[in-house]
Amino acid sequence: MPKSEFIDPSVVRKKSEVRFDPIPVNQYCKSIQEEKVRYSTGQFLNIYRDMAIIREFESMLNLIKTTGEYNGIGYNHPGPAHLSIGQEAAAVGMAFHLDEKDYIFGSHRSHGEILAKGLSVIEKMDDDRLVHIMSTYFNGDCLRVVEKGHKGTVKELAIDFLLYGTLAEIFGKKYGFNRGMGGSMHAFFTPFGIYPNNAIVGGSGDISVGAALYKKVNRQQGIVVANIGDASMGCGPVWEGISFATMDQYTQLWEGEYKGGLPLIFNFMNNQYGMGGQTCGETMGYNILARIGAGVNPEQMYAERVDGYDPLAVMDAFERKIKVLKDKKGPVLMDTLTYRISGHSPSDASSYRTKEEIDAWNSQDSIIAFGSKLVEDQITDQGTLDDIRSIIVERTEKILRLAGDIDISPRLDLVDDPNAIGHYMFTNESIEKFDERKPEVKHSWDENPRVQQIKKKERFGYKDGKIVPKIKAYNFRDGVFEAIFDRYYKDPTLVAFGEENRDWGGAFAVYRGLTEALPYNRLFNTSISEGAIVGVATGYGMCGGRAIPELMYCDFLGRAGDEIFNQLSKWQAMSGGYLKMPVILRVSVGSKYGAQHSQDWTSIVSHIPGLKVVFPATPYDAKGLMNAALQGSDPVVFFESQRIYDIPELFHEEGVPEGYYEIEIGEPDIKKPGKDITILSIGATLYKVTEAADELEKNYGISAEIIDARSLVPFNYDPVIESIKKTGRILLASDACERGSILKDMSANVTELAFDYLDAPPVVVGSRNWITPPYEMEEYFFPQVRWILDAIHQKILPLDGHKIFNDFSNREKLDRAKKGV
Ligand SMILES: Cc1ncc(C[n+]2csc(CCOP(=O)(O)OP(=O)(O)O)c2C)c(N)n1
Ligand SMILES: [Mg+2]
Repeated sequence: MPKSEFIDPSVVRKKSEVRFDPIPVNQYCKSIQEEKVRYSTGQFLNIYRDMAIIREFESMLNLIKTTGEYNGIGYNHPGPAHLSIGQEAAAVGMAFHLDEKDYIFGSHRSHGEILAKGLSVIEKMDDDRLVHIMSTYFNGDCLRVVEKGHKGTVKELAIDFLLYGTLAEIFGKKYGFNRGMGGSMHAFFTPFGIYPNNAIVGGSGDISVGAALYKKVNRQQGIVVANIGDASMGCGPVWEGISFATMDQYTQLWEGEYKGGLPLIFNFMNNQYGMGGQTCGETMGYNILARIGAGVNPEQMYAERVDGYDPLAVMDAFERKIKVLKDKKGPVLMDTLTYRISGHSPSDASSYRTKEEIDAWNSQDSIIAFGSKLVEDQITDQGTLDDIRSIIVERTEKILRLAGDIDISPRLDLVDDPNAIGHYMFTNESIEKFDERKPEVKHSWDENPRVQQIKKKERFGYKDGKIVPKIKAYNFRDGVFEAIFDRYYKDPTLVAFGEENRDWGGAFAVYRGLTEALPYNRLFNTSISEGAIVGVATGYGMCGGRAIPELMYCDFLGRAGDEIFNQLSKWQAMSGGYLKMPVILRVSVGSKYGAQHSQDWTSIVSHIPGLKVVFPATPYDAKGLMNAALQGSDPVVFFESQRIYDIPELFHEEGVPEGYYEIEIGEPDIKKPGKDITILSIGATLYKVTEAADELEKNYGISAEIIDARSLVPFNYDPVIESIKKTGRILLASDACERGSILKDMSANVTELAFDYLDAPPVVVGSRNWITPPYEMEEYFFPQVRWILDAIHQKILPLDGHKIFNDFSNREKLDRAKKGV
């Protein structure tokens, strides 16, 4: 809703019609003779060689999977191998024009794309750089295996390195490209511009947009290619990625050199099947996939179907499309038609297609056809092609021997180091900025209206024994704002985006003041694509930039489920600790808006390995934790409660410092010391337990120690256990529905860790296991002060003359559990 764009009713209400331009389908028809002006003999032969390398590699894996051996070399590979036999021309054609600065993303079926891109990069890269990359990647672990006894050129060594790194990864070996943490479906090697391949169909559909955004915002060279399947066109992340990548604002609102489209090609590797489902005729309705481009934007995404059985046709198309991207007119949609001769996986009996169909495509085999053309047009002779193929067989045998041998290629040693995988879960680095250039801002810090307004505020919530009026008090949202504003002036890569992030000032006014300070390329509104908001940030983060995606309400986490649970959380570990993920996902926990806008879903994200989770409750903690999150290299889900955006700092007596400070993620905080009972709270419930503690003191002479968890993952239990040693009792409270909540997990841990010091069972007071009712009934749903007293009275420490409101007795608990409510 930028004011600069006037929506004129007399224009938009005018009678008119939408017109489409024709979309090219398989238009390429040049002969090798004609292409001799474009490509050298060496290049023609490399195209043939690269296709043959992929074919042999995949055929070897097929034999390993189905017979347990290849040319007499045995190996047992129980894991997946989604082969791309038949798709070689599409992969090699895609990669031919790309170099190390161009990034490709892929799918579960991307071995061929890894090899094609790697071979293309090796061909273009000078020897010194190749040696540097190989000898420094994981301290040269992978290189050491292949360089032993190597006598050929550096490029030949690099080809061995590429094949070995990929195969060792497929076999889950320590010297594989990702320490064996990725495997067949996720293998990648970023120094050659080969970015994560994704076992979630369509997973690359939005992550790749983040990479393209990274290139654009950070003025990096190169383009991005998302290699995804034809069936992924039915997936949310792909549609959302396309929506995000084609927003008008890039051309209409972004300024200066940032104006223009994203450098991205959605390249659909259209093998015409999604497992057994036939996309044309059965599971999709597009008939020709390229048609989709027509509906997306007036440029029709420069969509085109290209014959992916002819490497030259694909190369020709990529050359033209790369030009479109260089002219800042992207993104582009390509429908690269191909066919998977191999099964979906080696166990696939092809029950969904006929032998005639496979034979028909086999009879047009792209490698044989291309080789024949090279011979016919006298580029080479059959003997040379045969030699190329026998060298490839030898090389494949050598690589299989190396990768298959458990002594030469061991797995991560989980016996010697039982926490070996644990080391990869977080990178735990402290990094002020991810680039040295000067951060782009529109005015100096002091000129900012919000900064000036905050300057006038009281940074501690009490003055002369009285609470400072709302309007004059520094509040929770100021704390979040200050940390983010500060980082914008430190880290030039920092971007924030989400719904209503600009102009509106963030849905809950946290970002008020940012619009004035920042150009569009650092702060922008997105399409209503929660999945893509997180997926794009994930892609941006893995490329080396810092991002703050925001989901208005925590309830919308469901919309971004895959991106949070499988992508944001996992790529650091799946890279064997190579990638960093400096992404802070802001989510707010609502209230007043009923069932679909008021749920606390901390338990869901806390359950997922690979995410840090924080939930501050005071302005001091909000600023300190946001600073720590923004200084880190790990993904953090940052919960904020809408209930307390206005709250001043009521605990930290020195007030919220104006300068920079960090609060260590994982450290709970004793908000009030006490000796009779420990109360551990999460988020806004802090204020309810504080009231309850006052009542306990006043009416029953009981002194409660209040601990604010602040972080959920990681979490240091020591202060909680120390407290229990003193009090012998603990109650845990938060706004999350009680069943399966993170507090339930914490209470189980506390029981285990502090059993000897407990005089009563730990009791969790959460919300009822219901939908959140409308505001007027919330007091019967969210934990109330009196509930806390009820629970203490019935389960922990009888309170003289206390009257029960919410029954915490065992009988009631059993009844509710039996009913599932
Ligand atoms: C989200 C998701 N749904 C289903 C699957 C199971 N699955 C794996 S591959 C595949 C078919 C994908 O087809 P396509 O995108 O065309 O790629 P192709 O296998 O043809 O290369 C399916 C359904 C999955 N991995 N991820
Ligand atoms: Mg397919």
